[in-house]
Amino acid sequence: MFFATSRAISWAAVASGVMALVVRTAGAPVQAVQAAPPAPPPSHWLSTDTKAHMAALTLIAGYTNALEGFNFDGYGKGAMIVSIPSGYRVTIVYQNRGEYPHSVLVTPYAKKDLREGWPIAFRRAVSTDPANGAAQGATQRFSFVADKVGAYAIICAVSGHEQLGMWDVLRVTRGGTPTVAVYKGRSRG
Ligand SMILES: [Cu+2]
Repeated sequence: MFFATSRAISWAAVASGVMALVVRTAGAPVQAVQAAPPAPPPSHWLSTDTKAHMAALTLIAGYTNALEGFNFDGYGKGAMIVSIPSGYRVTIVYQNRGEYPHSVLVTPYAKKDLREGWPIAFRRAVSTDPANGAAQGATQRFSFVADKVGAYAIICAVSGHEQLGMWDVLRVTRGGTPTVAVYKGRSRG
């Protein structure tokens, strides 16, 4: 199996998990439409193959109403912290469930508050056409090697969205294992 660890899930599971969420939303009772979906554990968004040094991170733009929808997986303003050991290949599975176009771009943490022209921290660490983004319903995949230890931000590069809070944190660590952590109580709707 491609992902061999007990915590890991396969690509098919990543895809079917996304589908299951969509189906569950579509089938929800009317009175539940306004409510935020229950928060899955942060580990839900990451699958890891430690032997192959690969990690897959699912980022759903507009997953909840937090920050008026300007969030990834329900989190923004740095509330979600993804840690990846240096040298891992990271695949981002990006889906836009929001009302507006969104994108994903990894930039050095210190550059996150630029208004435009964010440097891309790692080769190909960006979704297609980041300034214009992808429309509601779109799914994109891209991957990069996190080859430099440091602090980075995962931002939406559509104009103005980062300022509205549409950014989270990527830490590239010396060793360790991939993890996702969340500051509880922050940036959920
Ligand atoms: Cu956006």
